[in-house]
Amino acid sequence: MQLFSALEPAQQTFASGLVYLRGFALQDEQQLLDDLNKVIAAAPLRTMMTPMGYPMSVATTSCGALGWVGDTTGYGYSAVDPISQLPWPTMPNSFIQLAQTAASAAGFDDFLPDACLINQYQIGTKMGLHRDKDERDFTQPIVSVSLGIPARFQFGGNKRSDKPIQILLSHGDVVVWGGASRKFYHGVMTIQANQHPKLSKTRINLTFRKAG
Ligand code: MD6
Ligand code: FE
Repeated sequence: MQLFSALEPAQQTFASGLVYLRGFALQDEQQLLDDLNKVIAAAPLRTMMTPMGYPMSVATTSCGALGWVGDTTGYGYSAVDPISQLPWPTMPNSFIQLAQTAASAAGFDDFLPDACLINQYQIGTKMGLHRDKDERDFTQPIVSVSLGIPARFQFGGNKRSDKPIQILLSHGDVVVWGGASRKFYHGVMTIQANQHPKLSKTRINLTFRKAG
């Protein structure tokens, strides 16, 4: 049996362009959490509407030039926060650094994220299988940072019927998906009861994208 330290990033490629970086976000953890709290104070977490008119179970906010928004007209990106009507908070340097170094480690140099979506999951919430297709440039990868209590992430293929693999994502883990995996179906299984010393009974996910 092989033992790993949580602070020693281990890398695993699950499919072409789909790279898991264990603990990659722990290198500058406290700065990341401090900056996260500042962003959430400036643009509070809120539940967006699905196109069917139901509130999403996951609470959401954004930082960067573009923020991810959803309402009954559909999903997309907006330069202003629909609640405050102000631009989203600037993307903190710690966020940009993390997104770029993770993308590089996964083989994607020159990643220029302009959108960081912040999702907060409570115990019992989930995100159904979907593909990310509201961005313009599919040569740019997506970088996903997991914080707080763990989640089982599902990764399928280009068809909804492709049988997904599951990846357990814990505090500090990063997943990059790009290239041949960029439009793979993915989702988050129902979050199980748990507790994290810094984020209590929640999971926070940061998703970095080049959206515009
Ligand atoms: C996650 N989020 O929160 C994964 N995709 O772990 C997503 O896959 C996602 O929250 C497209 C749009 C919004 C999202
Ligand atoms: Fe997604």
